[in-house]
Amino acid sequence: MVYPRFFCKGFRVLTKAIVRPPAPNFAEGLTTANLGAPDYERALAQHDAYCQTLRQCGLKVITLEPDPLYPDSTFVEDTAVLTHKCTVLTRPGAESRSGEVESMREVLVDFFPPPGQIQSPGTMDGGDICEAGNHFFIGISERTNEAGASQLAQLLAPFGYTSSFVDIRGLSGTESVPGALATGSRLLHLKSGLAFVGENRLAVIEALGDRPEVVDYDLVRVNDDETYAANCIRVNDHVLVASGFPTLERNLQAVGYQTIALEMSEFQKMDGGLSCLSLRF
Ligand code: CIR
Repeated sequence: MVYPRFFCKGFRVLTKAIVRPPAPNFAEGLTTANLGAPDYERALAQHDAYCQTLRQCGLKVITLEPDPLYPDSTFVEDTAVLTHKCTVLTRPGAESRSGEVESMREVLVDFFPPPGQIQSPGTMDGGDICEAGNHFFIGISERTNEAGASQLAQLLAPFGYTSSFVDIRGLSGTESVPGALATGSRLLHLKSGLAFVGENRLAVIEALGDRPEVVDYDLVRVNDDETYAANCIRVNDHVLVASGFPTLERNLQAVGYQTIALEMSEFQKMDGGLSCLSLRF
């Protein structure tokens, strides 16, 4: 099969990433994880390793200043949806994060035409948006409402993108496993439980694996005791996975992926995963 130039077997070639290192008050951000306070120095080191890995995968990393006004602002993914045809600024579902979008608008001006924007009463976090080739899975969650999801679908449609909604409200990653993204409780975002890794393939947690929305995809199932690892990211020829979750890593390797494992403990304590730490394009 011949794939269009922009895609490597269903996944578009990435050249850049925008990141923002955590600010010293990172621990004041939102979290439902019951894993203790993050260690700031360790978080910085893990963030630095993440950036180095993106560079290793061929990306130019654009590093923004840490922003102590917004303790969650290291999770840049939640502020925008970037495709190679259009961009959309979000309207975060958590009030404390709403101001993060404006500073991202100023950054994106250098790279993209004027973006679309989710409007009130719509709310949307980028963590709920999973791009899968020409299709977008849009999570309906505590952060992304139906109005926000519908607005995004309408903004994407003129560019040839289709969308489907995946309602994750009330969905648990797992009931009792320490280290799950939303430890023992609800999934925060769709991508807390679902990742497109190219080649028509999704990594998916058990709670989503039998949903009709994913039936047309090849699935790499993520065991209940490795739920946190479902938030993995395809970056050109590699899939980045959180370290400490050997079964998923092995299963990805078994279907042909080169994986790179990264320490994410300090971000996990703040409900964050690998995808949240960058906007990749
Ligand atoms: C929050 O609750 O908004 C942050 N502490 C974590 C955001 C993680 N972002 C993501 O999964 N895309």
